[in-house]
Amino acid sequence: EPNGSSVLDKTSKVPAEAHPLADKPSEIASNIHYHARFTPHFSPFKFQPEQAYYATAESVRDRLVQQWNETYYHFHKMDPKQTYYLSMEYLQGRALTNAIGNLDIQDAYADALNKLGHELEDITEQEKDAALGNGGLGRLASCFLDSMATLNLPAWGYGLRYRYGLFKQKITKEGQEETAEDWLEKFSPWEVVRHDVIYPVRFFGRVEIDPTGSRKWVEGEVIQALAYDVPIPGYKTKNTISLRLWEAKAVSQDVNLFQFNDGQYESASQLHSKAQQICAVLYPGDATEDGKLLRLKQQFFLCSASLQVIWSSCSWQWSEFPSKVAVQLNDTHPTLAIPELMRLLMDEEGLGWDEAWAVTSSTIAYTNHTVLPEALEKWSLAVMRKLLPRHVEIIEEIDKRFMAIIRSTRTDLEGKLPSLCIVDNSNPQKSVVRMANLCVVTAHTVNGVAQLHSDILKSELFADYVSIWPTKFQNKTNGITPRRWLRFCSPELSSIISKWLKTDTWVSNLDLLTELRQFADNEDLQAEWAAAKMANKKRLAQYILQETGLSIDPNSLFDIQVKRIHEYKRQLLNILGAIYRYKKLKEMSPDERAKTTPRTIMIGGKAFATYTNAKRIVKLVNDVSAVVYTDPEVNNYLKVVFVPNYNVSVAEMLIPGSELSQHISTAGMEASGTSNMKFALNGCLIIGTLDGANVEIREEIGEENFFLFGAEADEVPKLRKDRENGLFKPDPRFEEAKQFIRSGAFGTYDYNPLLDSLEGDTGYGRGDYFLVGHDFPAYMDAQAKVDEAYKDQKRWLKMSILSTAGSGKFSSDRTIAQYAKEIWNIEACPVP
Ligand code: T68
Repeated sequence: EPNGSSVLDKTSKVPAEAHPLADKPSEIASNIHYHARFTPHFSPFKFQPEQAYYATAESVRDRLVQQWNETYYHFHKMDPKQTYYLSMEYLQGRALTNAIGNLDIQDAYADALNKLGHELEDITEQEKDAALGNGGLGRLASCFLDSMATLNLPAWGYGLRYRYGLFKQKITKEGQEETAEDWLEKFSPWEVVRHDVIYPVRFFGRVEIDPTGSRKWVEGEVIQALAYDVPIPGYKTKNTISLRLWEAKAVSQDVNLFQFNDGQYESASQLHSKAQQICAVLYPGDATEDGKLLRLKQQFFLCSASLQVIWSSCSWQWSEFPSKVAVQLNDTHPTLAIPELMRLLMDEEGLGWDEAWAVTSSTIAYTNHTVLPEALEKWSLAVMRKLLPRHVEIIEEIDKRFMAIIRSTRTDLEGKLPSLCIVDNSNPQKSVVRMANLCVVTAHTVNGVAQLHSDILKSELFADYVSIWPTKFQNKTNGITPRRWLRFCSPELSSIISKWLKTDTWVSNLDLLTELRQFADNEDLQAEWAAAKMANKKRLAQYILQETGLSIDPNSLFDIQVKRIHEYKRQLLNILGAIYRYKKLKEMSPDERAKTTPRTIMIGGKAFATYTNAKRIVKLVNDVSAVVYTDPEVNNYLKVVFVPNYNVSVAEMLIPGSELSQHISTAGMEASGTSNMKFALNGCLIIGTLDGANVEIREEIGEENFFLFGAEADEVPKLRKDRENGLFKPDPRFEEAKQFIRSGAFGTYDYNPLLDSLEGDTGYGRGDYFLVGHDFPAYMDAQAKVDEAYKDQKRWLKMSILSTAGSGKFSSDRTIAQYAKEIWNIEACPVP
């Protein structure tokens, strides 16, 4: 058969060389074949890419399990302090390429698969992305796990095993359409169910007070949390840590069989369906109001199950707990870990308040990822009291005690109490718990995710707390794993780097990339660099053709903006710029046109299903794409492509083929951004605002290698005021671009609401809250500089090399080493 052979036509005995940890390609091939036959998931007559993928994954998993067991054993023996990273989201992407790469066995597996009639690349593409996250926050958690394992840190990721992760995006005539992404449709070879790791999680019920005055949470409904563990291999180390994902299950003895016999099917299966709901879907991030109670249940489910494991593994004195355990909250989503730990310590262990508080507050640390007011979590006190009556008592007590301390020690802050308190009672009918405040009051450390963001936290969002706890606040600039985001996604560029640095140790010591600076002008390096970029661009063009039917020219400048669609990220600024460019190209003579720099603008990203303006932006990009593509006057000089269903795997294709990328959020609004780091690492130049990590990227790679434009964060409030007071004078180019859309140039869809958001009331106060109009002229000027720079390929290549050379700081290894030292106080524990 062209695509591999039947499993049955090989010898029917287990081949002796099918040893799970074999190194020779022939032995690996036997092992893969062994899995196809003896861990069968399909009928044995086929060994097509899909079957080969599962068998290969299982063969690789054998190795991971071996290392994993050794790691568990070693941690058990050494008993180091361990970190538990709690996150509602992980955007893992594909695991096979990553595992083979981190185990450093790609060549042997490629050869083995060849022997079985397959190409490794075709096999890895069979894998569905595990997309248990919405965007940057989830992907950051996954990069962190890779670094924790690589740095041999005793650490765990804890999350939820959503049945359906982030939706699949389809583009139709109407715009974006969402369909369920069934990542577990067949099964995932990367997870191992731990039938012995199962904990009860209670909801609802009431607080019982016994005669001694101690309190206990009783009754309500109890759902079981069952652990599924995913191995996380470090790069070139034996250490393999775990991502533990909780699945909700009804307890079997609670499902009353007699009720089934009585025909009471409904009530007996009720608990089953309640359990199923908990992990059914990933909740969309910042933009929706739906399903509040279920999301709160999910959050508590994660926190309670995770803390029970930590608690039950504790063999030390309680006072020692913080020297054995660090808990990191990835944003406020797992805040309920705070009252849950307090409850376990007081109600189950019998500690007093002060002791429990000391343990809790010196164990827990909190990372903030946003200053957008609508993304700061607030939960209705009434809803929370119903679901978690004991936890609300604890939260109210924390608040009461905190207020009392401030009143007695900080009279100067009296007026600030309403904003400092945890429970906001300003509207007694609608009291809410401010989760960020609970985190700040409790956690021993609070960190932002880029220097500018951390500064804004200290000077604005949490300013009053800073005066109470001046040393609680830190910065931990985000990072990305150089394994997935350079070594594996761009093997061509990686080999060139290793060749010029005469080592491949940069993969786990990214600062070494600075050594490339000395060769930035070298013609040989530039030629190799250009060839690798071109190969990646061709691969990307092929992908675009296959996914969209659009043919793009690899000789044009590849300009990419991919991220979630959000007004503050300003995809609208990008597409308005493209529209203006199109209009000018149309007005030019053929000779003039021929002098321009041909561009392919690619935009991709998912809009939340209920975020109407974001969906309108998706529709507009697609409409502009169609018009420009079919315009024979212009389409040699400009193409606009909407890249559908942006996810981790698509990013791995796009980023290596990019030359310019756009990170153009309104200054002060993007906490960090992490794709900016991925693009820069891959030698892609950035056009961007002084926002999030852009600021530090520009510092590292040199301001002459960064296309900067736009208002700065501290100017934004005044500019918004000016707009409100009618002091804003729009640039004629901005008006022209908007007018062009209004004229119907891109079809009959009603874009007025979108255009009005740039002028009228958007719900954020008076229009154009995101200052698209203000920044438009500066953006167009910066784009003109890009066009000029691209004409000089020598200069461009030098800038590209310098981008990569300056990206060392943005390794998540650096970020995680800082968390380990400055927040968690944990040390490496390498398996010998
Ligand atoms: C992102 N946040 C930041 N949030 O926007 C980005 N929100 O600047 C930063 O680089 C990244 O975090 C990592 O620090 C998010 O991605 C969410 O996805 C989210 C999810 C649920 C609720 C709120």
